[in-house]
Amino acid sequence: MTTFPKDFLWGGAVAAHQLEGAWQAEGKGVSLADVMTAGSNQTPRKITAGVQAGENYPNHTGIDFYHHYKEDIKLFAELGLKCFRTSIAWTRIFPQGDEAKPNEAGLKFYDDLFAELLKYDIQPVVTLSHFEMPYHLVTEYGGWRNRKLIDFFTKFARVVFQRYRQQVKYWMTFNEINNQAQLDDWFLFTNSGLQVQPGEDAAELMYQAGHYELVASALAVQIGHQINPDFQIGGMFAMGPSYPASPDPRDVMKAERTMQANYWFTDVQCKGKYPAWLKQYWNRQNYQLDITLEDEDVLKAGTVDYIGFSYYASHVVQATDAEADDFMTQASDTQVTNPTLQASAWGWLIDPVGLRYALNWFTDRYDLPLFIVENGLGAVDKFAKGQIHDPYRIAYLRDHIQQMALAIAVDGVNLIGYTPWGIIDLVSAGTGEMSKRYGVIYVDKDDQGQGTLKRWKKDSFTWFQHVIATNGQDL
Ligand code: P53
Repeated sequence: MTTFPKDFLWGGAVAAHQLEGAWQAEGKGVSLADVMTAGSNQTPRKITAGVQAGENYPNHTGIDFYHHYKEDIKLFAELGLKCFRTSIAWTRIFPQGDEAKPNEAGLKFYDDLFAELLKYDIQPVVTLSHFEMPYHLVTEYGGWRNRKLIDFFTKFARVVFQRYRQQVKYWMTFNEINNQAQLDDWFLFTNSGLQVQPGEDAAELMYQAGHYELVASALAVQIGHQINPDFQIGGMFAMGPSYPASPDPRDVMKAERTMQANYWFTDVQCKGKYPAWLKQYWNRQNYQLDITLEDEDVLKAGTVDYIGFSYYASHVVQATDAEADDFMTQASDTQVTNPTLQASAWGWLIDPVGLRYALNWFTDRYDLPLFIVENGLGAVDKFAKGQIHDPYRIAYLRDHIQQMALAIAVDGVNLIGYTPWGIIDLVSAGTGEMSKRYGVIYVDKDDQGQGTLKRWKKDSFTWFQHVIATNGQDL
């Protein structure tokens, strides 16, 4: 049975700030990620006011991919990758975000990086904004609460689209743009550079920032298509399906509303307009959002070419007794456990069938090509005598690829590629740890920043190499 299409994009995914390091090299400015300290599963990362002496900022050094990329790409080629998803660090191109002219040294770095990938026929897949906007845009403009950010972002997008128009075909605008719908301080900061001030309504702020980002994304889609009509420009969403806790119709309605409240970003990017329920909600809340008629035209004209999404885990929600007519109680407060699933060491529920569900859900709702641009298991690996045995990671990936195969062969979804997250070990976004590892390539560095940075192949490397070589037929 040939399930996966001949040109299926087997790959690996990373983000600039989590692996490049070299945080001040050749004119690079300070990004959001540069002011986030190391944390753990128990201790959240701190967001400091600028870079402070005596703190541990793991992204400053990452895995020093900036200086190791040739050696790493050689390993990717040996692995057989057809594509490599990374982001362009905005602060290498516009160090502060509001300069008139880009930083040539930063542009040159990505010239070289993409050339090195293409030398081995590995296609770069590029995210424009992956939790690493210029910190200056936070301190000076308040992040995405400010309409000016649309201009800064589209300028950045235009410069890199133009520069890499022949090297890069697949683009994504904002990484996991919908994370901020959860309204926690962390995602408001990483996604939008928002710091909620006393007296402010976090939700209203999020809707405003989200709107400016959606306008910026839609403009970028149009600019990109003008520069190269062959560009495929996608949205990027964190997909974690919410299941109802029971057959109680109130739980079903709660799950439905939770999905709507997470994926209205997807509605706008794919359908070009806001869903009716959300407009009603804004009216009831009396939000005074700056959304112009011109903006609405932009949204309509800048819909995405495909849906990129991450998938790690699913969730279960239960309606509370206090649920209002709109079922808008914050979903994180209504989550319950799922006794049918096992969790990772970091508490993420492992649910391969949920991936098939997600592929069907997206297809039914938007009927666009799908690209799984993140998936994987964060786990503690044991390094012994140059070997890393990681059967748990192989099992996780295999189970998810099996469900992808069913979604293609049985359900007929249009899936174009799969780039497991953190194909090479890197700094965790959520915790800042090195010890939460996703890679099929091990990097010798610990949570204190100590290590030789030497790279080693894990057992999963050989396994994934074979999966790619057989185009997913032999798992
Ligand atoms: P980590 C949760 C928390 C933080 C970032 O996450 C997340 C998620 C999942 O929705 O998003 C993505 O490193 C993100 C990556 C990140 C990856 O998930 O906390 O796009 O940057 O590394 C995994 O284990």
